[in-house]
Amino acid sequence: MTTNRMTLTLPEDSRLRQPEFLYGVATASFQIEGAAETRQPSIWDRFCATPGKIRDGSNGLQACEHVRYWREDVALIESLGVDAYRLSVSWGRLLNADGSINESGAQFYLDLMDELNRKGIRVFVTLYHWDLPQHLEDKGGWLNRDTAYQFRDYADKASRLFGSRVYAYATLNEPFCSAYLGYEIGIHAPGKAKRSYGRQAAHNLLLAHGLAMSVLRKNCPDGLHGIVLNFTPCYPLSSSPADKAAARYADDYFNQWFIRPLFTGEYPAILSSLEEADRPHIEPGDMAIIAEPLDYLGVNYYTREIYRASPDAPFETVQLDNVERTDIGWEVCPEAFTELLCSLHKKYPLPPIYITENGAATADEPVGERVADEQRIRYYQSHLNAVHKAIEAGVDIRGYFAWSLMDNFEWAEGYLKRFGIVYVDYPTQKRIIKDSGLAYRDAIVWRSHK
Ligand code: IFM
Repeated sequence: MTTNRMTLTLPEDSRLRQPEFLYGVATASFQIEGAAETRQPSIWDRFCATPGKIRDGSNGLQACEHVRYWREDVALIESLGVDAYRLSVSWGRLLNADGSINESGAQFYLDLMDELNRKGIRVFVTLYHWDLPQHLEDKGGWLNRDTAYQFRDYADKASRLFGSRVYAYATLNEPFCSAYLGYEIGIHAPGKAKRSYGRQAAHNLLLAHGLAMSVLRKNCPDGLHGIVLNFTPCYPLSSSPADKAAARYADDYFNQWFIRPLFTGEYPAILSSLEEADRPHIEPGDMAIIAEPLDYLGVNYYTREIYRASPDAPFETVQLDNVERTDIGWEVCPEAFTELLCSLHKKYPLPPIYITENGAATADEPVGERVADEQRIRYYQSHLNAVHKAIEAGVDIRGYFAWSLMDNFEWAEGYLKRFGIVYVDYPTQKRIIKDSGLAYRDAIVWRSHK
């Protein structure tokens, strides 16, 4: 029996209904491209090849074979009626190990961008979505300050090559994940685990961002330039002062650590509570480079976390019972999204915001040609409403990107978790637009603006 398809409705009288508000879909190079043999190996290739690191033992060698099917994928993006596509460039596909341009990799991105532009789809490029070339990791990766300068040179070459094809650049995607997950607790590539590593990697990443910003501005004065940060708002388990202090500390450690330097040129005050050996090495002038003004801030939001005081640590995570969760175990909490946007707006002199990622993992199963992913549609509905509420409260939000265009390699979870609004059958590479993709399209296409 087929059930009626659930719909998505944009809030009445909202900026979300205006043609200027951009709707998009997002992906990242390692998660979709495949064709690993035509690029430099990255830290994720090495990590995937290390037994026990990826839940299903998979890798990104084929992924969604987007390098092969990119024309079909652009047609798919167009069919969703979106205004913009957020993609990331693989550093090791664009540049050879000696820093020269890899002609076939460059041509792939140029063709992709030209096709998107021809179809009137704006191109949002992220220069670094976690796939550091392994040859740079072999020299210390993000623990080596020189990687920040290598990144600046890569940003320089990329932005000269792409020119006006790109509407908006983001230097980094989610430096928290690269630094904390990759170098502090080691559950992401390159799998290093030491607090001092995490804090140093974070500093070098932010420095890389700041160095690249001035290069981007010089090479592409008409583009928008910014960074994408992820936020997992931290709530106290109770209203006790101890739990509140624990949540504040966690927030400083995980969230503010990455945004505060961008707008104030300083790390949160908890920096001084760290052992001296764990504090990052900061050179004179670094903080001013990091605080280079932004044209926009990309905000990624999925869920929140709950914290309580602990006798042995500054905070302890708590898992609530009886809350709705997605297939990856993350609590569904749209209220925290509104509160996050409003609190950032209150704390910092923000430039316009784009919601560069938001979405849900659900355990999708196609039935014939249909994927009825109702939980994802409800998730998008409640989170678009949350964005609307933040706009009503005065936050300047200019666009929203669904994560993700299609199911893809979900890092340490391999292919077990599906975030796409398009289903991917990996053995055949067949794509099926899920009900959420159709609902997203129907909600946004009536705005005639192209
Ligand atoms: O798939 C990731 C993406 O690469 C970065 N942000 C979170 C998504 C879901 O985990």
